[in-house]
Amino acid sequence: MSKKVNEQSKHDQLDQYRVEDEGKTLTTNQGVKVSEDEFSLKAGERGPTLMEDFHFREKMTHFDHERIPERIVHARGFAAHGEFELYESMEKYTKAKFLQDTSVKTPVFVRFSTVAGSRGSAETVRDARGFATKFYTEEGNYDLVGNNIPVFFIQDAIKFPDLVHALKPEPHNEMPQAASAHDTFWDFIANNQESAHMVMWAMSDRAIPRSLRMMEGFGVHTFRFVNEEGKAHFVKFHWKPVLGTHSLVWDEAQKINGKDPDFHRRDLWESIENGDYPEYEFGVQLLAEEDEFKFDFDILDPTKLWPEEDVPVKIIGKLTLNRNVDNVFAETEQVAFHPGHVVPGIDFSNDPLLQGRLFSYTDTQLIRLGGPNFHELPINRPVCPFHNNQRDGYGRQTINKGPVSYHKNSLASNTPRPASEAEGGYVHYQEKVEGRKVRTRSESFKDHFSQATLFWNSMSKPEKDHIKQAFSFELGKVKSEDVRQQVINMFANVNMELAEAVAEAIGADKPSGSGSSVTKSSPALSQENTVKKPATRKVGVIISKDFQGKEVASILESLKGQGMQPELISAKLGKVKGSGGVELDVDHTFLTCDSVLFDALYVVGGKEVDRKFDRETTYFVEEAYDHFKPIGATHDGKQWLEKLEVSGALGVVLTDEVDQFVSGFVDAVSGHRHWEREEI
Ligand code: HDE
Repeated sequence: MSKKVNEQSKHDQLDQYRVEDEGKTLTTNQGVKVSEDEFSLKAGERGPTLMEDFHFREKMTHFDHERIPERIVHARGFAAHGEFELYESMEKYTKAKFLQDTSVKTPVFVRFSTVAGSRGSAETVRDARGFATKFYTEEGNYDLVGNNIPVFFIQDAIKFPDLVHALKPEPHNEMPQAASAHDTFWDFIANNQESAHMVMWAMSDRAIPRSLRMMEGFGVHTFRFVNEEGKAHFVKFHWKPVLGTHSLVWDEAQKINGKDPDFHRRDLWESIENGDYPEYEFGVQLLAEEDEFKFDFDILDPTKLWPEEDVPVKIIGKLTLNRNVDNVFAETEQVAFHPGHVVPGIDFSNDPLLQGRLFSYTDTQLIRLGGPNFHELPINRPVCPFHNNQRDGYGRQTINKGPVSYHKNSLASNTPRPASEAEGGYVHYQEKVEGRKVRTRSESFKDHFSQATLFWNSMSKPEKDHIKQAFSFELGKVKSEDVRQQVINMFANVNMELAEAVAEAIGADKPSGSGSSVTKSSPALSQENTVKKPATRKVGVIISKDFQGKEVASILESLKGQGMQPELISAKLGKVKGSGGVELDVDHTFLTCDSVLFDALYVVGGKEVDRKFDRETTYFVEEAYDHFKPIGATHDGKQWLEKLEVSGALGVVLTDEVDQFVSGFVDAVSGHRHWEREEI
């Protein structure tokens, strides 16, 4: 057995490949020093460039080949390194070593992504998010390739190309980018009704996360844990963000896409650079094999979740992201995930979506990464040794010595030799399978609506309103009246109030039918019940000359003490002077930032305020208010809120008393958004 890995092991391994170019002499790729990098070699000052200019040819050829195909889905992604620690041994359920030994910290690499958009698309689009984790364990790489939504659109992998064709920009005009609000997507939905449950999630606030640090992750499929005795349990995987699950407002999300298309990666990058490491607890839902048929849904159906109230999520560990990549292409772009990268103790189920994924992921890397040796790329290498008889292919790096590259052999004493199960050899779970070869769908997969209704029933009033608004937006962009009506009729099966409200908003006919009779709900699905904290929240502080120096400085210090990040906004950069000799650095001007880039506003103002400052501040305050954000104001700043006649509304804190302001504002920021305003 290989020696135990530690959280440093991947870092140390990558170190062999890291190159520091700064301060070095310029050379060609052959190592020849280059004397001139400004001018190509020419026959005469005004003459043609010469073929013998090997430096020019090499530089240009390499540049011409810099791009690789982007991922067919999940093209836009951002990643970070981190570690996984185990709270409690799972020995009873799985023999996976990294889930047994609580003293081991396993290095991980996590890539988050949007699904539909191309590599250069904006990040706060309405979409599912990928949450793919590579655990570099002592027994090999384990990839948990999940999403931030616990169910999927389709039940069988054979439909994936159809789903993605319908979702991606329409082929005749390549529009719209990174959006599901178009005819082909909704035509697919209406004609493939197994999608109902995931569509409910995709139309909910879950699809517009505030931060990659504030969203859940799910393995989606049912997997198996297998223990030393060979006993199996079904398992579903969960990531629970320590900061809670929080979302943007749709209008805000769309504006952020223009103001900062890198919003989510910037947030992740900066948090790690600041030492505010993103953390997610790891949870498992476990189910004994004998309980497989205990539910009113099929546990192999990836359009179904296991309600947490029925099968509790057991928290067993924590993921911490603590190191940014050195090079996005080498690491984030070249990382290759695969749900089939498992280690002993983790096995598959017969979920037909999972089974199909087991084919697709290697296949896609062959074209994307240009051949079968992508496992040798530094980011993909396991931290334990690997030996086999695979040879050659594009970009092969290892130099396998000796004449033997086959099994069985006598010349190398039949090595590399297979490991027995006791030695850690992977042995597939011996599930008994029996059946005829049929192209069909199990009857047990045919209820497409009950859990979609369960999700709806579990939402708070504001969350329900947002779902209605999301459907109204998306269908409002669909040109075919027929498709719109089909969707309305489909979602009448989920909930009549929802279908009627959307029909009204988009001018469709009232749906026929009687709605759903499902009354069950699952409180765990509502973001209203999530963790609420002020930590890492960005506060835009609008400030001008001659502000109340001492008081404001003390408030800003207290907010920082609560983990918040106040950033000063003023008419121009440089220092802003307050009373009592207090001077503060301005971080942004009205030109370089926008209210949508902050979680909350603190309006300080000052004595010297011109018309432009007044207009800009009014705009910030109005917009933050419309996006339900906490707004605080002290001293001269109060006038903007008083002018807007919004004081007294929830999440608005107005007082000059320092301690009272700080405690009121911290509470308001912890609340994330103040939906009660919608009712006013
Ligand atoms: Fe993927 N998916 N997928 N997927 N998926 C890819 O692999 C595929 C599905 C997920 O950051 C591709 O390397 C099929 C479910 C993530 O690199 C591709 C089916 C879930 C990522 C592929 C699914 C996912 C991918 C494209 C249906 C959540 C990004 C590039 C049978 C559990 C990983 C690549 C990264 C990427 C195929 C459905 C998650 C084409 C055929 C369900 C997070 O192989």
